[in-house]
Amino acid sequence: MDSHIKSPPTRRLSTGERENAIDRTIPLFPPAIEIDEHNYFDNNEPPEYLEDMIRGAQEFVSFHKNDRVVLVTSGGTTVPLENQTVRFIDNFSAGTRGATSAEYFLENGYAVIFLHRQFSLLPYSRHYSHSTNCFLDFMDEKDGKVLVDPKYQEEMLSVLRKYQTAKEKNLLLLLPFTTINQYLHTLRALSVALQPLKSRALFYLAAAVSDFFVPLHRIPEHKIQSKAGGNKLVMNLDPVPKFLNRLVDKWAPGAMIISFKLETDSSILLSKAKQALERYSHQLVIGNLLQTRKREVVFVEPNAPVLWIRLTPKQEAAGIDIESLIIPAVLERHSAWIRESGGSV
Ligand code: PAZ
Repeated sequence: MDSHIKSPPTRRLSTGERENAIDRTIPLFPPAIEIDEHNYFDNNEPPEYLEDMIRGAQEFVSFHKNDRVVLVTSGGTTVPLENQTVRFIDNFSAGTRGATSAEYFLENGYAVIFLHRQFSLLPYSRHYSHSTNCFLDFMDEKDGKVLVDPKYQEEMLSVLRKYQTAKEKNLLLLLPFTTINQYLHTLRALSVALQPLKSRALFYLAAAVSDFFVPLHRIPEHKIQSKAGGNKLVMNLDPVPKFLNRLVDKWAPGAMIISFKLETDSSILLSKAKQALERYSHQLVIGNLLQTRKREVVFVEPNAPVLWIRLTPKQEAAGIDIESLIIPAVLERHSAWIRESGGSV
């Protein structure tokens, strides 16, 4: 769908070479094992709302017990630096990939659990968000009444109808997170809630998840104070355990799992995506570059050549979403996964 106002291009803040920034000879942080899972979840408390949220998710899953259900994760997680949080480390993601993909999943007959960063873009309302497409710009006034500007009627009606159908048919469950800890607890609990669906459950992990965090026992309670004399703030962050293999093997056995890999350096995208597939043994990694993520992605999967999915310049100019090409390709693979798992498509 065509955007009313275009987003600014991605900014580059530095011209540094990657060799200067990251030492790639350091071995990768290993995937989490059972003890890492206990350590993390026993020592970093679940959010207070988790039980209620999961009850809602269980009801949604049981309502859709004969359907395909996709869990879409979307937007960036934060890393709080204080318990009563004033400052946190954030991530660039606005949730465009997740919100747009969710719409195409809905159009293709899926029920969608949308685990998203609070206040990031949502399916359907993303077309008229507060920042790029302010909804007020689509309005007009006539005889003291607020109306949709005639030139946007058709487009808005189409979005509205899809939104209302999703609501009426109970096809979309919106679940928010903010911090990395909330995200991890919710993801684990949701995975268990989705288990009854077996191969009909699909995980589409498009959220940009922090790699480093401050463990609960090291987070100061109050706002970090600046000291006289201009002391530096030195942060000591732990690596976030790599739970994808726990998800694949323990939390969601039987489900189809798709992860995303984001890079900024095109020369390492494919090798990093392949590495992720080998490490976690799931079904598909979708690679994308920060700079070109809205016009091309690459599918990396076991026993198959890599597949680039690209918008043509004409499609791009027409405002076609790349997700309208990604989701049918995902759907095909999910159907094959259900068949191979002995389920009926
Ligand atoms: O939110 P957005 O549409 O601007 O960006 C989407 C994305 C690049 C965060 C997503 O496609 C992605 O690659 N997620 C995984 C990021 C990662 O490697 O952790």
